[in-house]
Amino acid sequence: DDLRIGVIGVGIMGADHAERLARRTARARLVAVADPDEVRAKELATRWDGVRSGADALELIAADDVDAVVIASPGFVHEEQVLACLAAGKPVLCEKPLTMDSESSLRLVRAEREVGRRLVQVGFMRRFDPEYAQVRSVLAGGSLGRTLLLHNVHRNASVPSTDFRSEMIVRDSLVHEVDVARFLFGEEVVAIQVMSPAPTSHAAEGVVDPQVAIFTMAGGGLVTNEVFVNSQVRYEVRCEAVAERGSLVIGRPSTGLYSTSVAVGGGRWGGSVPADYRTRFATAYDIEVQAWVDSALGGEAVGASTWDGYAATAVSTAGMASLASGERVDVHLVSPDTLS
Ligand code: ISE
Repeated sequence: DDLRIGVIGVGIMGADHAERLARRTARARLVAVADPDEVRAKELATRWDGVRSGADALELIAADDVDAVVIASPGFVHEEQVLACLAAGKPVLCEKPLTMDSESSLRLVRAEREVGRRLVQVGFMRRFDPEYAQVRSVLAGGSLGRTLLLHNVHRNASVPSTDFRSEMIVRDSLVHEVDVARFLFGEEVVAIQVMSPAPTSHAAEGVVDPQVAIFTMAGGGLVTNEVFVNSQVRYEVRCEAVAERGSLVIGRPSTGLYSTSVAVGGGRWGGSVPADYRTRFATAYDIEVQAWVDSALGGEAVGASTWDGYAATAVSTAGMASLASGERVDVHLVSPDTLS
């Protein structure tokens, strides 16, 4: 039987996931959407037959005809909603960030351990992006030797509202680079320093944008990051990995056919720059959500775990302190053996 799914949150990502589940994901059936903005929830639900809407997330989680849940609400309500899914024994795909601070993320790690099996996948979709997955497999394969450095660029054209403050740039945007660094190095981030260059005139009053952050990895490797959310360009996410015997670059616009003839392809080389993350990572989201549905039907969760979500949140928590002080701040993680 198909997996009957409820989606919580009908903002940009909730609506995108709902569409994906309703039309493009095998063995998935979207049955309900919930959002405190009932009008918007209803509007979304009417796009498909047999999908109901409501205002109450906890009611959706408890419903008998909901087998599994996608959480695409804002981060500050994730803890309560993930805990409700764990209590109900329902698989959940929770968008990043897992929660707002490391203590609350750790509570979720512990709550899931008590259930005794993985029920949570955190929505770090870049792990499912074919380019990032390829870099990971090359680096892990060892042919380039030890990984030394990563250089990341993450630019959004603009942000949805002036409520998108400096802290959100760390917690909601830079957090993707945190997960990428952990994923590609296969190590924890042990320290972070966030620097505040002169802001663009397109940033809201008082918002530090762009930001430059440096991560120190457990093995001593370094990661440089530019995050720039009001860049006025289209969507640019690039990553260069530098290893002992070579470097790898991903995130160039797709090159398509390289033609030197004006008659074929206009003698140009290049592709178009995506407008936002929904286009750039469309394939990653499709693969991520399909993997989640398959794992929910067949066994334990895959992809980023509650531990990965916790480790990323712990880096954001330290990043927030560094944003305020400009100093390098150590990241504190509990030892994994204190968990069981
Ligand atoms: C947003 O929440 C995302 O997750 C996007 O991937 C990121 O590019 C954007 O900066 C965030 O606001």
